Amino acid sequence: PFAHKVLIVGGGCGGMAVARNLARKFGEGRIAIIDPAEHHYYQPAWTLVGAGQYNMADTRYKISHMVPKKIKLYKAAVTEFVPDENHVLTDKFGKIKYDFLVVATGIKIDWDEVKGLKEAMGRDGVTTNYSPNFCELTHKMIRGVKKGTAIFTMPPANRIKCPGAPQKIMYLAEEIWRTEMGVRDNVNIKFITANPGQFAVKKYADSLNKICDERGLERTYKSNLIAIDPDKREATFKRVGEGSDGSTFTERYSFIHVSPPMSPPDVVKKSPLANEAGFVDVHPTTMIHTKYANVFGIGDCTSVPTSKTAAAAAVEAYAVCENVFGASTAHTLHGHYDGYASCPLVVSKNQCIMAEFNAFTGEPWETFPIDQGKPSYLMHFMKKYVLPVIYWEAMMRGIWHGPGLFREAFAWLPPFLTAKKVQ
Ligand code: FAD
Ligand code: UQ1
Repeated sequence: PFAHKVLIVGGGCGGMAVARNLARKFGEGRIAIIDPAEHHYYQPAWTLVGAGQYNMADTRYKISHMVPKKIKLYKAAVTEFVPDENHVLTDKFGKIKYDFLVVATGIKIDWDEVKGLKEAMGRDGVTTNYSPNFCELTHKMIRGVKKGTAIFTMPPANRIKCPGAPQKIMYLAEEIWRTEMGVRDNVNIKFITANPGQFAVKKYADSLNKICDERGLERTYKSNLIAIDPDKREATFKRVGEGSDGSTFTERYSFIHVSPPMSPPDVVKKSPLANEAGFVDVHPTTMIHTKYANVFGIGDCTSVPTSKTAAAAAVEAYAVCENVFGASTAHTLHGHYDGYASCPLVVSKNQCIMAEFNAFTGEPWETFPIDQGKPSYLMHFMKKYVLPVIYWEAMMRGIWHGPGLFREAFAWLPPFLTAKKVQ
């Protein structure tokens, strides 16, 4: 049977970063990736694609072209995890054994959880930036809106990646309707979210609320999308969360951007690796599985209570690489994930609020010597032109572990050179 020192399931953002880093530490033939997909996607640019600011083709790259010869690539899907016997089963290559396993499958969209959504997708004003099949359509549909109600939905925070994306596209659409199409006065814009507030970190929630007030964007909290009727153009929401009575209400729409609920693939959920909610149950700082010492998790599929972002996965990758290598060489395990997450909240075609925070404490944790609660042109440039380069050229080679070094370097600046308020 096939056997590898380290087997990585999923060649997406977290899996590829770990594989390329470990391949340098372990050398030829010892690292393998399993992934059935043809393409790797830079998902953070999908929001920009949805607003016509970025080409879809520039967000994808063939997985086989990203994997150097040192790494064995199996183009196959894992169909079963058997951690008690240190192997996985695959649909094309049978059994593959490992000494260390890294689970990096990401999360998938649960289309069926919203009644009627699957049939409604892509027709009569229903779209999403969360699938590569619909991002370009989002832009086309935004350009087709003339009047009526535009709704932007968001599922519960633990069921989604990039928790800013459901509202980023609202700001970009509003700007297009107001400044480019002149139809803003005829369009009602509503953000309807299952969560109790605009953003989990107060500093950025305050900034976003201010923008919503200024731009006339209506918000409804603790309301979860449960059904769509594309013939009537109606969306039904259920009141959820603390103090809610579980009642439902229906809204008519001319355009609706749906952020559907997501969760790990079934193969993960039904495996002995999953916790009750279906996520790979790892220790939140070491990334080591809570029951299997030679199993690690990274990225969206894990139980780590962070904001599911590439930014968090970059720091997690550091912990995983250090600890896999440490465990295999009997050194101490000193890699740890510190809770860093960030979310570039694009609020217009040239402005962005760069939210950076510790997801474990909910406190801002910023890199740059500016007040990142304010919309910034420089941060939009970062999002559109710099972060893709960091991602493809550094993170995907396993050498980007988040902006921690820059944060510490900037912290040396004397206060009069920074625009931060001294606390
Ligand atoms: P993924 O990158 O999704 O990769 C998972 C891989 O696992 C895939 O290649 C898949 O084919 C493979 N796989 C699945 N099942 C199996 C199986 N059974 N066997 C083998 N392989 C399997 N993050 C940011 O930091 N900043 C942003 O601005 C940002 N914006 C976003 C906007 C949108 C619209 C979206 C969708 C995401 C955004 N993100 C952003 C989030 C970011 O893209 C994810 O957090 C990141 O991709 C997670 O990496 P991952 O490795 O966990 O999963
Ligand atoms: C980041 O490191 C990262 O991964 C490469 C992202 O995904 C594209 C991000 O969106 C962000 C914001 C970061 C954090 C980096 C900086 C420089 C703030």
